[in-house]
Amino acid sequence: MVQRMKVLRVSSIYSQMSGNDNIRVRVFRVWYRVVGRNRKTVSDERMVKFPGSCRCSVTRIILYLLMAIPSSFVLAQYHPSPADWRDQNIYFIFTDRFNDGDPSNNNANPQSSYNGTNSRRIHGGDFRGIEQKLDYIQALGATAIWITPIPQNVGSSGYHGYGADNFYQLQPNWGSMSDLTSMVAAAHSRGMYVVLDVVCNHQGNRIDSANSSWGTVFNASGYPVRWSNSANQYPAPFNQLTNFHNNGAIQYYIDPNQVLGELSGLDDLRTETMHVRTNMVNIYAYWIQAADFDGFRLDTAKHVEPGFWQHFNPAIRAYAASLGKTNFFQFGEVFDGSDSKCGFYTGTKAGGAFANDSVLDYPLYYKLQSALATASGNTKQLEDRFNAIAGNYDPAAEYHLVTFLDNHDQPRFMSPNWANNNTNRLAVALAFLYSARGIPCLLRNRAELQWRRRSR
Ligand SMILES: [Ca+2]
Ligand SMILES: [Ca+2]
Ligand SMILES: [Ca+2]
Repeated sequence: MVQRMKVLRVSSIYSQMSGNDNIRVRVFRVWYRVVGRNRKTVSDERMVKFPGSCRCSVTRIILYLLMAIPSSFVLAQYHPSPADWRDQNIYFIFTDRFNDGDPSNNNANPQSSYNGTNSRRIHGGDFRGIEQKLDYIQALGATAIWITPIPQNVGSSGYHGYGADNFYQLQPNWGSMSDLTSMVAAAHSRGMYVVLDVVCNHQGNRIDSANSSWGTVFNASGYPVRWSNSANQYPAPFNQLTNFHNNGAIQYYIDPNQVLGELSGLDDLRTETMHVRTNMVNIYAYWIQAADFDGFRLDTAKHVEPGFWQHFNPAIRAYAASLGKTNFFQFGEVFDGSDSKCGFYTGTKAGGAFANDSVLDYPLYYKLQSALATASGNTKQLEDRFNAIAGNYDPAAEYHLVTFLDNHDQPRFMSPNWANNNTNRLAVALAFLYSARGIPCLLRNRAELQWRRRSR
């Protein structure tokens, strides 16, 4: 059994002058002890006499106190959040397809194998590969990276990461935990931030029904469901069939179909239950503390009911703040061109607690395709669209929408049906992306991922 200790914070510091010019400081320390997956928070309070003069800065006092912490503690200072995410410029990395920094892990996934010529198999990209390219990424002007999901996936979905098997286990073809924490720390040392892509809507595909309509027809009353292979079931915490919806496939991309149905066969979690909600917070809090992430990109947000986000987002925000990350950024993927639909998932627009800080700017994406990629529509629609932001989004999100020209779910900007390698159009589009309102996000992996999860 492994026990680890990390100091979470040193706070409530104040000083007082004593008669001989020494400074006395009261320090309140909070840390946690990890035994397996169980974490226990421990704290103490002590008065420390600092042997300096009143001219010593508070910073020097804090450094002294941190140095004085007993060696039995593994010191972990979490990286603080940026003051304002509008200052950030995100570079999106599809980890498997970015850079192979360690060929020795290419066949380390127990459920999927390396095949560099098959677009739906592992191609070898990993955390070391990202770390090796941080100088390059930073030289492009990026100040943050967003990486695809990291848990162990089911079978061949292991190259993209969006079909988890074990949410608590790192998939080994992307590297070890030390590779991950080294990469994140290296980004932080450059003043860059790391956003993790997380999935709350579904796991992989281990569940189906004997009913032949299961894969095509949405059934509000539900089907009898089963493990596709009784020998391959999910580990805890979602190891029961009752943890998943049993309504069959998404037949129409409207509620409740798209909330309760399976997306491309992916097993749809009962996100309305407290069991799923509580465990999702625990899972992703675990990854924040384990790897020091600075924000989340939340996959398939519209396939989860708003009440889930009103639970999850504030809980994650509060946990991150307890580590000193007081501006942990969470932006959702709402794959829809409607501002009212996308805006519904921001802030308090759906009612209740403050949910997502932002969303991917899909409405702008569609206008950019028309005006700049195919050049088939006029630019007035861009002006009209910006005028449509106010009122549709939570005011706190209006200037934090994450803008993009393409992504891993879309054809590349330069592909034949879009800009068709017209570099003049790309130049205009990039100039727009980096000068328009919003937080720009660029995908610059290999030319075409040849992977789409969705039918629309
Ligand atoms: Ca590799
Ligand atoms: Ca769902
Ligand atoms: Ca399924």
